[in-house]
Amino acid sequence: MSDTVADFKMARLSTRDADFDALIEALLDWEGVSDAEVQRRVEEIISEVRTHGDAALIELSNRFDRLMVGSMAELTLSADRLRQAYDGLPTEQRDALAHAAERIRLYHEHQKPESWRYTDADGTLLGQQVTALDRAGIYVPGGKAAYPSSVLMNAIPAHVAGVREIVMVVPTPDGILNELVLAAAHLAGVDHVFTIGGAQAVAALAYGTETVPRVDKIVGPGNIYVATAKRAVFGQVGIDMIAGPSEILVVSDGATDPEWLAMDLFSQAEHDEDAQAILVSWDAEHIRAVEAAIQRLLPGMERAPIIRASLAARGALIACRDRAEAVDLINRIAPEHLELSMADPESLLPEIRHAGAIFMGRYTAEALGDYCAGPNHVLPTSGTARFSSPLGVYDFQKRSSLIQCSAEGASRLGRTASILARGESLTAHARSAENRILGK
Ligand code: HSO
Ligand code: ZN
Repeated sequence: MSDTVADFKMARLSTRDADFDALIEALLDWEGVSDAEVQRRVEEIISEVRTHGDAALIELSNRFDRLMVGSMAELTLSADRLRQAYDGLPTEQRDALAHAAERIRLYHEHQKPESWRYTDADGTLLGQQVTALDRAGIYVPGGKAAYPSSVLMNAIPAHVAGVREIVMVVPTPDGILNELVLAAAHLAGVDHVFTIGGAQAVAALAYGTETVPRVDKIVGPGNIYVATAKRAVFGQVGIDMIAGPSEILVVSDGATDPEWLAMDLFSQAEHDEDAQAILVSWDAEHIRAVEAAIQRLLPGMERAPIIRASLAARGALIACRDRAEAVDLINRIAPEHLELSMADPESLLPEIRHAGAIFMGRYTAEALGDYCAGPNHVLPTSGTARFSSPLGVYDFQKRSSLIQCSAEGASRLGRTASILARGESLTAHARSAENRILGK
């Protein structure tokens, strides 16, 4: 990969191009990574943890994270240690983290689904009771993708949902702890932290060991080993989603400062080389101005090599004819993040069917949502916004149906059930229902 600007080229597409459909298909194509060799190794690790518990965790952590620990106590962080991390932060960081946590909490409080019930004419009560998971496990990556903001985004909804125990795992390669991550865990109400990672941490959460409690659901992003392990333990426990690389689709009416838009595109491109940043506008002149701003600003960016690689491989500047075409593109792409950088974003809203999070208006930089606006930054990627939603309180809850028949209600339902049961040749069902028919 070259570091010079001269040979950097971002794809420029137009809906007027004859081959536009093929080009956009190719651009959006993202194969979720799966690898037979990784799968084999992950299965081996899972079975080691299932068989040897803590001993396997100690051995694997020493091997993969270059540690020299002899007991699980050395892989466990106390609540005091988390508080210390929080107290030890520079005031500015502590306040920012607390401000973000408060806003995220408030937003998710609004999400709490209600239990409900109604009574029908026969006096039979029907309803739905919402309950929280007993235990949730949160995976936090170590190294370069250790985001304290993600600790807040995963743990706070669990806490708001009423989860009784939140267990966090975070690898510490070479024994290095991230104080901000620990401080975020303290703020978000995490109960236990183990400094383990990789497939072994996922296995420990899914099956439990002598020290690590078995959880009911595992959430949080991770590398290919973690993603593969989450897939493998699904069924034993719930999982959130297998997240792909970050994406942003910016739709501009042409009146936003091109430098703002260039930086908005960079903000997701800088996550990794596979991230995707796309600009759509019906103002061709404006697209050229944004492209010029990209060329101007890119060399000065700290993560220029990553941004350049991401924009060159998966980025695009797309000219369309009008707003209607822009809406078509939005729904086709089903982006993780959609920025509507325009005067009247509200007017587009009723037509937008697929997007993880919608950032409305020029002031609403996607980065604000990544940290502190309030909504969750764990969002469906790679077009999965067609069928899934942001991580939320509802992901840490489940529902039980409620039925309480009155004598009269049971009698009425008994007749219907009996007929249907006999139609299925299930006589015990039929007779069980018939027992409740009054005066039979
Ligand atoms: N944009 C990322 C979240 C994140 N950004 C964390 C900064 N830190 C996920 O879509
Ligand atoms: Zn981000």
